[in-house]
Amino acid sequence: MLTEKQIKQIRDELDNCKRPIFFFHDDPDGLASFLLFYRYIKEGRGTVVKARPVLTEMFAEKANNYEADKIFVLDIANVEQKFIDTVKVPVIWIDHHTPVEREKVKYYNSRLNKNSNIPVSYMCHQVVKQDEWIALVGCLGDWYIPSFFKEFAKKNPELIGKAKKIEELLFKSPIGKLVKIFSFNLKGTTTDTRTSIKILTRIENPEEILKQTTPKGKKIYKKYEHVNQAYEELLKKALKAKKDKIIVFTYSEDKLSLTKDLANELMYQFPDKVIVLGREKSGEYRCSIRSNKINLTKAVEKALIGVDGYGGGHENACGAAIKKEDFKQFLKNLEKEIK
Ligand SMILES: [Mn+2]
Repeated sequence: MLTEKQIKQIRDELDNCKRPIFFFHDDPDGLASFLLFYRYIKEGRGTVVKARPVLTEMFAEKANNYEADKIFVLDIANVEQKFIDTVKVPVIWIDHHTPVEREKVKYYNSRLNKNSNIPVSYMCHQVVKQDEWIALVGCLGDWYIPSFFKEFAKKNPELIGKAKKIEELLFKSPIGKLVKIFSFNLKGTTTDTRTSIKILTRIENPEEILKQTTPKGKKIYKKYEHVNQAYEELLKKALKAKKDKIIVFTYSEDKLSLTKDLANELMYQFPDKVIVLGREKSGEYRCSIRSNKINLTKAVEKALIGVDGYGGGHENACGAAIKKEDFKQFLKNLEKEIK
């Protein structure tokens, strides 16, 4: 959570810019964070950072070309110092991944405030105090129930139903469907994604999407349905994977990365297992790893020793990319860590 002082600082930054650029993570938390800020100031440009969540020098060029007067970085684990040094304007970075040290950046990481892991969309909502439903979608996307949930559920029973636990909310309620809708609208080509994001900045209420009451809402829903078709097919296959202590499922799909979403849903179906979901791309497996039971940060770090690959993340959710020929070894190592 942000302190009152931090909230004020960030709001001042938002209130005092005309051409901000927002870089955000390509997941519901990242998207919600951007939407909350953008819908508050109604200025600037949003850029989703796909693949590796790292802001490299390449992105600095984007900011400079746009002639941004301020840069907001939302829910992105790593910003290279080179990026900060190359842009000529203030950088405000709000995150909740493992804290890092950088110079010349206004850095807000919830883990530095009493070491808590709070979704970035929650913090952004603290700043703008509007669009609660968007903040809730972002938080749920990171498996987090925010403090305003009860109040929200009272005011919006049609979005929540009887769901209470995070898994029920995600997979059995309309608000959970919105998490998928946000996520699936980030898939596919850059042009498609950009269109979806633009529409989402203008959606007035969740019914517009869920009940398709406007052309805008319909468009967002259509995109969701399209991706969901591929998703349901994969899910069917994944549910047939062998149920050892680790459930491993790999697939190759060129255009869509559904790994994170599938991994989350498998974890809901098999809460006692460790889930390794891998998508084959360019000679490596890009994996999402999930567990309710063990601390994955350490286990994954150790399993990567002697393996050509990289990875990291949160206690219950990690990402990793491992060269195809080393994948078996990685799984063996991981099994040892789980015992
Ligand atoms: Mn996040």
